[in-house]
Amino acid sequence: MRECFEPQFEAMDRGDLAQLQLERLQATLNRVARNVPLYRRRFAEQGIDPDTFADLADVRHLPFTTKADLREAYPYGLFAVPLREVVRLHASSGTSGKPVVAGYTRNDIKTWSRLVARVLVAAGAGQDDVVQIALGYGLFTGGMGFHYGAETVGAAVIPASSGGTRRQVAIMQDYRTSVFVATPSYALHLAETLCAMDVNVNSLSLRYGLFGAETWTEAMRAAIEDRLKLTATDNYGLSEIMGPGVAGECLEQAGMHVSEDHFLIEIVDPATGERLPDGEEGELVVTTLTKEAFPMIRFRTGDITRILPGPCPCGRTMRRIGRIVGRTDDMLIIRGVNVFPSRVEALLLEVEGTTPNYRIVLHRRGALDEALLEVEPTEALLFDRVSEHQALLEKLERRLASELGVGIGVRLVEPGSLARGQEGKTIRVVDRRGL
Ligand code: DLL
Repeated sequence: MRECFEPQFEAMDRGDLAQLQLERLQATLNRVARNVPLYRRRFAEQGIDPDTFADLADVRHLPFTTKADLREAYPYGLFAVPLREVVRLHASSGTSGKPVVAGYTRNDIKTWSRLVARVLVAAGAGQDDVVQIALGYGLFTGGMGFHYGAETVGAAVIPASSGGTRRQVAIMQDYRTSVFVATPSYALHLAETLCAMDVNVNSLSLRYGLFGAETWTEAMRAAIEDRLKLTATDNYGLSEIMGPGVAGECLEQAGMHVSEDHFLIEIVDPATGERLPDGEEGELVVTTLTKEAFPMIRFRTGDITRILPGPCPCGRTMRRIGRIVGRTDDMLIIRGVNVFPSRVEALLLEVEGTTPNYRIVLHRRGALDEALLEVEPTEALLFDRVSEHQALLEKLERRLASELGVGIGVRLVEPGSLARGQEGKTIRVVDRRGL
């Protein structure tokens, strides 16, 4: 078996795990029923008695917790302990409305550190490593979360925080960084800076990279591994549940192991909330099993993924989730088919000649939805012959139809012509169906 930080849990017998999950769930239900008015009220309304809860399968009868519940409870309404016992606060910015404030007790911080240590060790890090954390330190959980985890592993930690790319490169060279932690897009940006600074990547000491906090693709992984000469793993987490350390890939690079002794996971149909079988794609729902300050019952993460079937060759028994392919709040329904703009984006990254600058324009012709993908080609393609443009369009339309399951027309538009919204981001969807 590959190295584990806590093999007694990470590779535990699934039967023992189910028993542990049930005991921890009972304790959590009791704690929230006692201390959190929202849960007390919902349990009473639905006739749920934490004292008689005896079967893990009954989780599906528990009420969901949504982002709206968290906003309403801003800032501390869902805490299950008095502030006196809270030793840390983080918050997620959120794109709309109020942020979500997450509180941690001293025990929560200890647990969090251990769970991040698990993903670090799974991704190749150890005591002898120099870990450079290029994630924001602050209210964002990324920087501090990985920092405590890396210290728990016993590595030498560089709290580089985000930004200042040339300084990051200098640190990486001088301190001989062997493990790099960042978002995947920042890793690519750093790779470009290395190139611009004429740094020979082979002269660096990089071995492993842990990336996450945003969607990325296998194509991006290949590009990062190739340009930074390291082994890159995917890492998932969210402030509402804890931060990084909820799930992470091992060196098999085949999906992210969820620390199921601390989190109960389900996949549900985002439209109906019904539980879906393993392997099917849907919304990830998480129940925390050990959190003290900010426990969550069946939190609707909004993240779309699936539970991967079968055991992992690494020896861990904790089940894995696949890549996060999108979020329920950016899901479009085109002729009844669920389409995630992020999936379109992933496809564009894979097809040569296109850029990820695109927008999807929706119309209604009669009763039927019509979708058109407008995409900016690369500068190089602009100078190619018309026949090559045509070939690219046909290729894109074929791949969109086969991968999304619905036909979408494609049109190339002038580079730089697509409207930019805030922060220079392209506006992804223009829905004219209601007009
Ligand atoms: O992004 C925690 C984190 C930090 C995870 C560093 C991994 C590494 P939030 O800011 O609350 O927390 O954002 C959580 O980011 O619901 C997903 O939509 C997205 N996300 C996180 N990890 C991944 C990933 C942190 N590996 C939200 N792939 C989540 C795709 C991810 N999306």
